[in-house]
Amino acid sequence: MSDDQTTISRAAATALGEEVMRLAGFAPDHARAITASVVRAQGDECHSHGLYRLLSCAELAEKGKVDPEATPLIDDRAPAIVKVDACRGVSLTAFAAGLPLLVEKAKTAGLAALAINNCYHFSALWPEIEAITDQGLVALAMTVSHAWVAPAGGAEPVFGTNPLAFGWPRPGKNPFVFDFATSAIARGDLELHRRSDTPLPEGVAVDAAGNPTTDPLEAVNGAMLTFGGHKGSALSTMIELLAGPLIGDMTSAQSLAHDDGAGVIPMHGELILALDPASFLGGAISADTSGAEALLTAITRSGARLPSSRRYAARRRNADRDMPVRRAVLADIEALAER
Ligand code: NDP
Ligand code: PYC
Repeated sequence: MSDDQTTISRAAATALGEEVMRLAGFAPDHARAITASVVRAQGDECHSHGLYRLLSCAELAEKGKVDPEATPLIDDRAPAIVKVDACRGVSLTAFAAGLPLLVEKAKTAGLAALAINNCYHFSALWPEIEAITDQGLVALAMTVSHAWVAPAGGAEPVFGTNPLAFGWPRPGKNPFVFDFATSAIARGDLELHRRSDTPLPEGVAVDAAGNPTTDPLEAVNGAMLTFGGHKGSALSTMIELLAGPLIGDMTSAQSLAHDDGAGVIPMHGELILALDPASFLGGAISADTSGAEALLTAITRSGARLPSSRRYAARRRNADRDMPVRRAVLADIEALAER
């Protein structure tokens, strides 16, 4: 463990997180949902969406943008569509409210969509994906954020960091999951570089004049880049359209305009799809009978690793021991508890 890291138990992190969120003004269900999400991410060593996010959630509540007591409204819109209005609360409570109906609809219709509107979204998508694969369903999730990312070939920020996540259930095993920003680096990682004053990797951002930069502050004043050039750019455009206008919500540019200089976590929509292998294949057939296991085994046999294998290894490692966390991040959270 490096000098800038310490450890914290899951129980202590949960107690601290819930207290800090309560002090920030969040109702108990919101405080619990936010804390559970960041503690889980920390346990999987996903630092950009782990305990550090308690700081941005506290700021969100302090700036009066979020409704810290919002009750999500469920709208059973169509046979395969459930919409949940988060009513300016965090996405996590809206997801929890919509999940049972999403699962029921996917198992009845074969596939179904959950559209969440008006939510503040700060979290990783894989916990939502895993909640769906736990039900034996295939899952896809996407969301916009704030317009920080320039399209490939362009200079002005247009897209959000727009994560895309996919999950495939594997009976008796961890699901196959990938979950990534369509920007070359997540904003959370950029912010962690800014906090620790360390350079960004090459090729993830440009400065205000459009020149490549590894300086996190120059990147904030310039633009982040998409991953994979024009391919990431097209995927990011798709996410803007599907998780924005299709579900009657904001694009990343509209979300940034709505933020109006507050600089807080973005408010917008999220689209989540669930597909039922049993419905596609007929009868109670599990997802591993279709060559899926052979495919995934071939990937690892080739010498590659599966996405999420690092995360699952961290989960196993940290299950019975204290989780690693950056000292400076923990100190800033503890300071919030002492105010
Ligand atoms: P990473 O680039 O760290 O990882 C992306 C995915 O690729 C993960 O599933 C990861 O698995 C996998 N992966 C990484 N390296 C390899 C490899 N060598 N071989 C195979 N698979 C690999 O993710 P990002 O930094 O882009 O995103 C981090 C998080 O940020 C995500 O959880 C995302 O949801 C979240 N996010 C949230 C946003 C929001 O608006 N709410 C916006 C943007 C991002 P593993 O984890 O095991 O390394
Ligand atoms: O890391 O890009 C990010 C992000 C944006 C909103 C929440 N996380």
